[in-house]
Amino acid sequence: NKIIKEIKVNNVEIKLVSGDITIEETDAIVNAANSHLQHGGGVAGVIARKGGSDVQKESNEYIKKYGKVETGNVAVTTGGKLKCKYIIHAVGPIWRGGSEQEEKLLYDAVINSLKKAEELKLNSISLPAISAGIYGYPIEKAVPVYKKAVYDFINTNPQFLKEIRFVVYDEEHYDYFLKEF
Ligand code: AR6
Repeated sequence: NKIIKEIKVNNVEIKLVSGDITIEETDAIVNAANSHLQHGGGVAGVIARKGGSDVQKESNEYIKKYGKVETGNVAVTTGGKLKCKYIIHAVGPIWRGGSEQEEKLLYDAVINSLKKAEELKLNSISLPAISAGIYGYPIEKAVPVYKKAVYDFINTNPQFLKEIRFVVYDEEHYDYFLKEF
């Protein structure tokens, strides 16, 4: 994957990368999941296929044990056959016009992914544009929320997480990321 922009904030590197999140070599990748962790379409479908059957199997075991993942929260599985150690499955909100707490829920999905990575003592993480596909969150509204969550997280002075990568898949999204970061 190709780095399109790199910035450093308080010793944490934020990188904008173009390409496919399933070939990232970071300690964790974030999946844009649904509450039932049924990875059918979108980036989730690609992650589940390339990760092999363990990814969906571990997701099913998680749901059986803890119940569904509320919007804004995360669940963790191994990376299966992917290069990452972990997949952090983050549930973003479905866009319903903006008055259903979508902004807070998207913020939570991102910051909770980063907090989980720090809790697992990971050094690097890659995130996709959570909610900005099938869930319909407008990209121009989503990117400022991603940014605020990342900066707020960095302000908690993480000890482990030093590299945060956004993997931008849609070419039409590049400009929004470049402008915001
Ligand atoms: N690498 C990085 N980003 C990707 C990739 C990839 N290989 N493929 C797609 N994207 P979406 P959501 C981008 O729809 O909106 C699933 O069915 C894509 O272009 O995957 O949060 C889940 O199971 C878009 O910008 O996630 C849920 O039911 C971004 O990833 C639901 O979709 C997110 O799009 C979640 O919808």
